Amino acid sequence: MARRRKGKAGQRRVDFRPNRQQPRRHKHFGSHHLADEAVEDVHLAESVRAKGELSRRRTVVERLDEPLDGRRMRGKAVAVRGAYVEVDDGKELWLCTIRRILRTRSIDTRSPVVVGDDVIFAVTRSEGAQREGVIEEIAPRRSTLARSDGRRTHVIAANVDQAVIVSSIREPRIKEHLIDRYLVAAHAGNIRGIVCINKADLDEDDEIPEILERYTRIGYLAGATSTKTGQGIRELRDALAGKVTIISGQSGVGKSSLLNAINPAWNLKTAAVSEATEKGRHTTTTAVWLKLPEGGAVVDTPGIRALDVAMVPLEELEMHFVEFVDRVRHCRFPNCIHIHEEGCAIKAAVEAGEIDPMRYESYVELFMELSELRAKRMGN
Ligand SMILES: Nc1nc2c(ncn2[C@@H]2O[C@H](COP(=O)(O)OP(=O)(O)OP(=O)(O)O)[C@@H](O)[C@H]2O)c(=O)[nH]1
Ligand SMILES: [Mg+2]
Ligand SMILES: [Zn+2]
Repeated sequence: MARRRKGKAGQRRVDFRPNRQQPRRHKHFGSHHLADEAVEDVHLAESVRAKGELSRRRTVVERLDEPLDGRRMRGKAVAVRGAYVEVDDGKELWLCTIRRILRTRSIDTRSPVVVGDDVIFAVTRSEGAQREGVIEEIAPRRSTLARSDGRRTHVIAANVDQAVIVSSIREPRIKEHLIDRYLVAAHAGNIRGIVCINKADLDEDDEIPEILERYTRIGYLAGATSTKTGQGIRELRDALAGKVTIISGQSGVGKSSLLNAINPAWNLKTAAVSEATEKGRHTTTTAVWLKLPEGGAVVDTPGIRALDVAMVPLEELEMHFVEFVDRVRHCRFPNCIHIHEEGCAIKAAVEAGEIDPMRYESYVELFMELSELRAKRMGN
């Protein structure tokens, strides 16, 4: 569903997500006009959603607004380690468990609380070195980065503004369709996607510019980086300032290295990719929330092997391809799926060179996957 809302100041309808807009100009790392976008707050987002749909969630919001007695506190989940969640109350860290009732209500099979969740917890121990509590409420999420294979859904992080999708041109070799999968997942989760191609020092054949152009021409912020030469690091730091950003991508592409380049004080663990397979070693094992000194935060995450987007309904797939959105109404058939129909505006745009063939291929690949999943579900 398109989530549109009115602008704060005027009556002009503005897009909830900046990357749904048609590009006004090319955006490379370091272009500052993107930096003034307002950060959504939960209450604003809640107040414009359909009535009824989220009444339960709204009740939770109200409860989260109530003043708490001394025994209950608010905080943010900054790391999830097995059954324990580290919660930051703004000053101190608390080691929390989770009330069982929250587990039974959860759609996520791993943990009902994910990094970025705003929670209320009951204090169980406030003396000594280790403060402890039990999480009792989870605030409605204004955004999520999730993946799902149709049976299990894993929410990687919640309440982030943007996702830096990191690939490396080599070691491991870039998987171009994976970038599009991420952009779909981010868009579906209400998160702005940013494309980052790392290890630019290994781009011997000068392949990066063409890949970046694919994304900047449809309005995404995209840039090349290298932690070896320092290329793009300042621009990446600028893109993160004041925002909450998740850093995601395959293992070994250099996510933790990039964050260390931005702020050496984080001193995150990194490891060389395997020489034999060119694959990463899954060095980062859990998502962690890192506060930026100048405001905002970044979430470093473990590398993923694949990104399935079964949480996206088949009918909604096309709207997560930003360059399709304004074209689909020109297709001859209203239910056109843009694969084999006559008079398809999307296929015409591909042929005319207006839509990148790689992006179209990604769409077809995802469409096929989602329709196979649906057929399987109906068969059962
Ligand atoms: N040549 C080159 N190597 C890099 C660059 N950035 C990182 N690396 C190397 O890539 C390897 C993997 O880096 P990490 O930062 O551990 O990768 P990661 O994405 O955090 O991996 P996981 O935590 O396993 O998901 C390390 O050996 C880094 O030194 C770069 O810009 N150029
Ligand atoms: Mg890492
Ligand atoms: Zn069509």
